[in-house]
Amino acid sequence: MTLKLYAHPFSSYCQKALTALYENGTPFELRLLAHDDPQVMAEFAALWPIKRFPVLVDGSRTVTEASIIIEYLGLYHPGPAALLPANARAALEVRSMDRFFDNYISTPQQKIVYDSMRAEPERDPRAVAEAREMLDTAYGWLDKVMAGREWAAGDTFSLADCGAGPFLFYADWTHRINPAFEHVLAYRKRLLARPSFARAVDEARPYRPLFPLGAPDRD
Ligand SMILES: N[C@@H](CCC(=O)N[C@@H](CS)C(=O)NCC(=O)O)C(=O)O
Repeated sequence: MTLKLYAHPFSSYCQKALTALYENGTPFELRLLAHDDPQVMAEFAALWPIKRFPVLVDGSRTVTEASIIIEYLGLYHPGPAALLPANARAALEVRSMDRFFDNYISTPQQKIVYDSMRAEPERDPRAVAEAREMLDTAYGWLDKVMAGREWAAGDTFSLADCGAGPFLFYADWTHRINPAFEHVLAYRKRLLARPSFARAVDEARPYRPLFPLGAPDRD
C-alpha cells in the first residue's frame, strides 16, 4: 500500500519529512494541502484534528510529528540511509540535536513569522524580541558545536539534519545569521547542497511569494 504524506512543499516541517523520504528514495503519494482542494483538507482534518502538518498515512496507521514520521519510516520502511543510528547512545545525540533545532531554531522562527501575520493591535513585540534573542543565542551555541562537525550529530547525515535544513533555511530569512557564525553558515550551505534537501527547496520555489516577511533573493 502506498504511503501518503499530507503536506505542503513550502512548509519547513514538511520539508523535514520530505528530506528523509528523498534520502532513502521512499515512494509515497503527496496529498497536497491546498485550500482550493476541500477533499484533501477534509481528509487531513479528520486524520489529525490538531491540524499541524505533515501527517503520514500508512494503511490504517496515521503518524504525526515530523520527527516521529522519520523514526517511523526507519522502522517500517527502511532504506539505505539509517537516519537514526542503531546504537542507542549515538541515537541520543541525534535526538538531542533534533530537539535543539525544533525548539530553539524553528519555534522562535515561527513565532516571528506568525506574529507578522497578525493585525497590528494583536502583535506581541516583546515575544518577537525574545524570539530574536533566542535565535541569536541558538546560532552562537550551534556555531561552537559545528566547528568540529560536518553534520549535526557528527560524520553521518541524520534525522537532526533533516530538520536543520529547513529550519536554518527559514531562520536565516527571518533573523539573519550573523556572518561571525561562520560554522553555522557553512553548515547551512552544506545542507543546501545535500541532494535530498536541495530537491525539497527546489519544489518549494514556486511558493516563495507566500513567505509573509518577503522572501530574499537568494538560496
Ligand atoms: N510539532 C509539529 C509542528 C508542525 C508544524 O508546525 N507545521 C506547520 C507548517 S510548517 C503547520 O502545521 N502550520 C499550520 C498552522 O500553524 O496552523 C511537527 O514536528 O511536525
